[in-house]
Amino acid sequence: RQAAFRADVSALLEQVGTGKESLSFMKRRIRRLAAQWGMAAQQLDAKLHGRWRDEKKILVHVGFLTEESGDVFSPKVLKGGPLGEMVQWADILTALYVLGHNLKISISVKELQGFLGVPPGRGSCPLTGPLPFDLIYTDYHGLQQMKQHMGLSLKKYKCHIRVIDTFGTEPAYNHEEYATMHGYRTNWGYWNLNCRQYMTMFPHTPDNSFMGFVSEELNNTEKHRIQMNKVRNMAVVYGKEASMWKGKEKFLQILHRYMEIHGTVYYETQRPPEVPAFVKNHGLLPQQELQQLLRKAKLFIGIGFPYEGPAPLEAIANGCVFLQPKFQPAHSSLNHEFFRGKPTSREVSSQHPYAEQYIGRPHVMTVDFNNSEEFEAAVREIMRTEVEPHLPYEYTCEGMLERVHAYVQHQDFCSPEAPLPSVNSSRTLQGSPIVLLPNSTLLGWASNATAPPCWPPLSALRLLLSTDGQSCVEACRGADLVCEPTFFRFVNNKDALSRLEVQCEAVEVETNHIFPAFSVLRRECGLQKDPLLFSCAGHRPKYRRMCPCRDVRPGQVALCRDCL
Ligand code: U2F
Repeated sequence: RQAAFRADVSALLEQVGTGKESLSFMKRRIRRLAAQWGMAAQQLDAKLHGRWRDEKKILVHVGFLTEESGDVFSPKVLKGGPLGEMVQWADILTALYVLGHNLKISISVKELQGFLGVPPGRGSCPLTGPLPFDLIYTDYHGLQQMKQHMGLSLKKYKCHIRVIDTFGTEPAYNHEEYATMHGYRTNWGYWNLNCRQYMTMFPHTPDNSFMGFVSEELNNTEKHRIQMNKVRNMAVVYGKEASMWKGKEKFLQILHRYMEIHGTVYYETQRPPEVPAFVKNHGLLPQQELQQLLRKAKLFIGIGFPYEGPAPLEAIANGCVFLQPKFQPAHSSLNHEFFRGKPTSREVSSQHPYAEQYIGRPHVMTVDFNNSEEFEAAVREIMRTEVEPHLPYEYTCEGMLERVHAYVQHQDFCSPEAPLPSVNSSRTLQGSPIVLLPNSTLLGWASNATAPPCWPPLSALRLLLSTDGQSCVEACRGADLVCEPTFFRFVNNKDALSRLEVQCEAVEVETNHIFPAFSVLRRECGLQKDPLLFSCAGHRPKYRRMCPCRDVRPGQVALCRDCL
């Protein structure tokens, strides 16, 4: 069946259910943003010119909200606990619903079993019939629950699963045997999925799919009004839980010399002692009231935690400058408690690397908070500069609908991939034009008749050799491109090496997450033996990676130009 866009969210609201504070939060959000989603649907509809879209049967099983996983989030919704995940789930549900798919929502193992058609009760039971869904969106908790209750069927059907995974999972951690043998085993990873099945909150590594969420949009009149009403010396601190404020008094003192400081810190009866007396604390606010506060404020200041949440995007969308601490050295699972055990080695260079790298000045200033002069100079500069409200397209409702539409219609991890010539082939890339960029070699694949069908389309491929120690994430980004893991299999061969003019004295084929690559010391080339280990994120000193990059749709890093 063809999917039809939906404008009215009332049936979705009914489906979400009741009885938990987290569900009420999500429903309030869905209701509040309904009109914005409706408009976005119209815009995408017009853009797609009535193109056929399959209506999919989709199960959304929100594992972290199930009682069986302990549901630690729901009781904290009104107490300053994390809301980012609920923001994202509310938006995923709305996007899938507005796109016109046939949704079932489950937040308990019992509902999960009911929808999947496995007999209720404990223990592992394979499905009796075929999987009654085209797609299942869940999280790591839900995946574990499916493993417990679907038994062997999980293996058979896992290509239909999408895992919502805030911080992302890198290939080295996802590959069970490799992770176990090479020290990448964590509590979460090792599911042997295609890494594109993990869907993240921000575009961390293109090994995963970027799912995202949305922020409120403003029309030109609202933007103008907000800019007129900005209070030049008003700052709001990012941090809804008192513990986030510990030890932050020094730079808040400096800020207080220039600005009136507001906070939205949860408290029960007494003012939390961690929050300095000069801060005007409003208590935890409903999302809508927080937006109002941000509309007046000139500055939104991060104090180091939480990492990579939605609030800075909301602040920037409401015309604030986001001032945040630079992390030197960067935080990661190797050196920081919060990231320890997360299936990624990604280096987090500031509290909000997306804001730093994708938005930047004048909306975002990332400085060393331990350097009082630098900090003070930044505050003064912020007070002087006029900044317009700004929201990256990929965080608008239309942007999210466009991306989710493309994933639902084009991502296919179930069909066997067309066989390729072996890694020894010298035929694969013949006939492709070579484009040279300064400091690197780029190779384009012409969309010729021999190219196998593929999404993203192969016409988007640009091949590039990274610098020593650089990952393909960085190398492609440096050329204003994006690493495209889907293309690794087309460039993992001798022919690509010779087209890149890499002078290998020997070529080995090995299971190693940094391959394909060139060893600078040994002058040897390594090709990848196991496609599950193709990794954009992988890097190692003295190795130059062979990177399949692709072009990018403006404002939508998840998609290539011809990806819609
Ligand atoms: C992030 O989770 P958080 O929930 O801590 O992220 P925030 O950016 O602080 O806020 C999420 C939402 O909370 C709302 C605000 C945001 O949409 O509008 N809010 C509110 O309603 N009232 C208030 O007074 C203040 C904020 C991240 F998203 C998670 O993935 C991480 O697990 C977590 C830890 O790093 O950080």
